[in-house]
Amino acid sequence: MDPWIIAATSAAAIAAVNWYFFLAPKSSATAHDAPDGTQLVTIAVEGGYAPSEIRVRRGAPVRLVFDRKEKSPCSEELVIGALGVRRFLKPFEKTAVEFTPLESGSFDFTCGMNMLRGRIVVEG
Ligand SMILES: [Cu+2]
Repeated sequence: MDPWIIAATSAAAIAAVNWYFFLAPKSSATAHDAPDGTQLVTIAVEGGYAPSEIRVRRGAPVRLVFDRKEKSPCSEELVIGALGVRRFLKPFEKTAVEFTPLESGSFDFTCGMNMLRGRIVVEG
């Protein structure tokens, strides 16, 4: 095979991988408010986080409910570094994490191995 074709194919494969990991649209959701003003979001945990980007408002309490739908060891631990949270998520159960964002900005949450990733965006 022509080496140029091989090079072009490799470049296309690398571009596809980069697109998938860095540019592909991520599922994003805005929290909805409970009657007491808490911003609620349920996040499905199954080979990743869905939605993977959560938008909340600054200054109001947030309750993230992680609904773990698998027992794969990858997702068993949840780490939210900015909040000092490291929590075990029981398989097929819901685990709530509560906090009140006081500053705008964004921070990540990950599995214990730093493989699965999500992001919390604090607006306002
Ligand atoms: Cu993992």
